[in-house]
Amino acid sequence: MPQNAPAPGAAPTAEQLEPVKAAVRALLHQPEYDDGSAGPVLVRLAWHSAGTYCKETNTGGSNGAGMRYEKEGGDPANAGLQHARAFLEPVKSQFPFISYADLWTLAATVAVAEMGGPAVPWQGGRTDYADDAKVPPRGRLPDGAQGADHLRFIFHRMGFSDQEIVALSGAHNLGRCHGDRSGFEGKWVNNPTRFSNQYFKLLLKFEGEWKKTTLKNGLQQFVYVDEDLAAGEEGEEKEEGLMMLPTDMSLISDSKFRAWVEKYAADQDLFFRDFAAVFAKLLELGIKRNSEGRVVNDENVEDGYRS
Ligand code: ZEM
Repeated sequence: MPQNAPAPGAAPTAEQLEPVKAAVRALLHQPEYDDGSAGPVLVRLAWHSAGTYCKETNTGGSNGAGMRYEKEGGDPANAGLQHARAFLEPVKSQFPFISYADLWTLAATVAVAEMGGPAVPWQGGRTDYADDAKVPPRGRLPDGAQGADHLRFIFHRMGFSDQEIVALSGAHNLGRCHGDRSGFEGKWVNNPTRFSNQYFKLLLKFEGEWKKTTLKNGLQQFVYVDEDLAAGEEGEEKEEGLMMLPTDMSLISDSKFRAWVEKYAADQDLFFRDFAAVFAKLLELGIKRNSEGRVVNDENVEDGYRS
């Protein structure tokens, strides 16, 4: 075991995590991939690893890293996240002491900060399941084709409020939809590798101009194309249109959600504070800790950290 690894049963210390975070920072720049950054897909990996949580049954959540198994990894909702896992594999090889469950969630916090977002509090100590017995059933993640009722159904199951649903949705400042993953196409904002409150601003700014479109695969989404930019002068680069999912649009058509969209569009600091708090809460769902902050696993086979 390398000297900087935590003692058996102990979560890594801040000092031990520093080189892991540095290794994640070093891989974010990916000139050949998407918009040049691994950041957005890493954030989505952490979200999907945690977003399976069900508070009634206390199942799912980021502990366990169940997405390594076909049962969870093969959920169509997780299509494309193999890229995120592959980006992190060299970090896991370099620092075998960190669990996948910790690495996936930690990497998202590193990515958010590097892309200009807030510092998201993060605690280590998650363990990886040894098999797929405790992997949650498929179908627990939200479907972008639906509306406000569906968002409440999915996120109330995790224990989130309306305000928290809207704050979390602000992650759609980042990245894009891929036709070969979700079937939806395009990005929400012009600079999808910079964390900001632009998503909320654009939802409101182009209200009434978001056009419902049916894609070739039958899915419907909303698009905004700046006619002048899209027409493009000879030799000029054409601007790609922006998009919103039906679930994104429900954040402005539902008056309770909308109140928060308006707040976050007007106040980036408030959005950053609320996002940091709710993303930290998401990454902790289903994780039981003792008074020292050590993770306590159900059957108590082995508490705390193990590589
Ligand atoms: Zn997303 N998300 N998401 N999301 N998401 C996509 C992409 C990204 C929904 C959804 O259907 C989709 C949250 C909430 C919700 C990110 C973060 C977070 C895509 C496109 C879809 C379809 C996937 C593709 O094709 O690659 C729905 C319905 C949500 C309910 C509110 C929350 C919460 C997030 C984090 C806190 C991110 C970063 C992306 C971009 C991924 C990438 O590869 O660029």
